[in-house]
Amino acid sequence: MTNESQAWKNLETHYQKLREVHLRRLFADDPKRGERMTLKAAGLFLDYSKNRVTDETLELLFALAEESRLQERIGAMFTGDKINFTEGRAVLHTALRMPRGSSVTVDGNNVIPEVQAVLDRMTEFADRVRSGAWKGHTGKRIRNVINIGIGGSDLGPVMAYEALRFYSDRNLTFRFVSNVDGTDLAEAVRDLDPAETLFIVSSKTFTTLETITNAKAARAWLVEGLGNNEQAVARHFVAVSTNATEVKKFGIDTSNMFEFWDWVGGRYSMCSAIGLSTMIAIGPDNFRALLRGMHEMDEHFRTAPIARNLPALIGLLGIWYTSFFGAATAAVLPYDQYLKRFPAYLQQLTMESNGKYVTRAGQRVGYDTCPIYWGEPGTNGQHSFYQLIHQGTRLIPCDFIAFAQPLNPVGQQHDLLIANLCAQSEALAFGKTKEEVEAEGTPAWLAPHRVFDGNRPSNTIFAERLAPQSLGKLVALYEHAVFTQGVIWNIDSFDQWGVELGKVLARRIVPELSSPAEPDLSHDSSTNNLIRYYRRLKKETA
Ligand code: G6Q
Repeated sequence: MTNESQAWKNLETHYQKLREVHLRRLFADDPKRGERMTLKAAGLFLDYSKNRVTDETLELLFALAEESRLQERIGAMFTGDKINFTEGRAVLHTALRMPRGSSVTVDGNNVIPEVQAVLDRMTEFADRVRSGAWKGHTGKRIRNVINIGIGGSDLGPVMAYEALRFYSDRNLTFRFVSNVDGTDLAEAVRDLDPAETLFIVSSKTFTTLETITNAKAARAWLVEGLGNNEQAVARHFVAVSTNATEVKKFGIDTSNMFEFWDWVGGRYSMCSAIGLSTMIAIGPDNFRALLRGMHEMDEHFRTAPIARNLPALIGLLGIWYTSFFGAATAAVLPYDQYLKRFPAYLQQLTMESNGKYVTRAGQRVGYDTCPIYWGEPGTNGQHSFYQLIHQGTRLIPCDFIAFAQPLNPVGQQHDLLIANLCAQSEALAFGKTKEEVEAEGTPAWLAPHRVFDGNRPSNTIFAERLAPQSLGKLVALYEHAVFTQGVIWNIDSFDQWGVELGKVLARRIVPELSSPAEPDLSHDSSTNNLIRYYRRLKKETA
């Protein structure tokens, strides 16, 4: 067990010493701390000096990584070992971004040529849509692209589209439909001409209830809008999936299917064919740049010693707060409007991967695993929930993310934005003492309210500018930080039995809600009552 290892015990003892030490003292003791505790790798700069750590803490965390055989496990992932052992699968999203000519074998087969062949097909298709060569059923060019998918088949594409919108073809409209709530599709198509609309049905399994339901409704909308002609489907629907049989059954020509493989986890799939909408939006060259960025971070993670390894360091700092300080949540605060969906994307990546209470050996963990991730872009969050980060009763480690160059320079606004970021991390770390508050002439009764304890940790990540390549690096950075944590917590970061559960539960209740005859219910009394109440209310209000 991880928490029985010597390294873990040393960290527990060390925590008792360090928990009362203030960042003010750590900075005062080492005037160069802010310069020393930084790391630049693959073009990303990390300032980790405002963390509640000393050199000793870091050494102990590195020892923990070593005892957990992190480096060996990294090697196992990259070489295609079946590290997702509960599903008997390799975990090879890194192979999706390897250069042509590389080699990675799964079950004796080099997968890189297949990966590159799919990328080439995506490129050809994206070029045809972007140039107008791909025509809809009535001969009109495509102007709207709608990705239908959910979870990993949605969050990556939406996040990447929003993040890279600056680079997108503005003559095309992109929308993303995920929720089985009919409103999602209705609002997405209400102002669109079916003759100019292309649907990408993205589903690894092609059996996911939400996606297939939405895809069927989209097909009905299209067919009806184009003179009830089923033939129209072929020019307006393409699929991204691992399941050719189901794609064919749905009525999509498999020559319009873009394949990926069971060794790509849903939440790790934005760099696979699931990224087709991204490629159409930003163009194949930009998509390749995104992959290059990811690969650069992959190589850094694979080869750098743990002490100079950016994802490992971020992962270990997260462990320090979660498992030792007991921090229940972590905030991700991008100071870039284009990254507004990045926290939502990270929520799935982190929590679906490491939201587990069973170790690889099948025992219950004896420590806290994944915290709750949340966040909003700065500066908006400052006017709402930052209050709690500054003066609330909980410790919330923060990741600030920013870029040196704005994509839309407007006057001094970028400096204003970054000034806010620097001010926040400074205030969180150092706070404001009673003496400082009183020296400002604040009356004694008011002073306690205006005191800030500080000692609230944060990382700051800077990159040059938001671009496909830098986004790729950021995404891979967090993917590997999550991997690092999964190794240390000794859990399978790549299965998602909680999600699978949801996929079967609702199916059972659907007929109970819609059957004309009163159904025989055998749930618990609350669920039975909710079903009856809903049926009655539906009838009364129809
Ligand atoms: C991701 C999860 C999950 C999955 C969705 C959609 O890692 O497995 O979020 O992506 O449930 O699944 P399909 O792509 O099979 O429709």
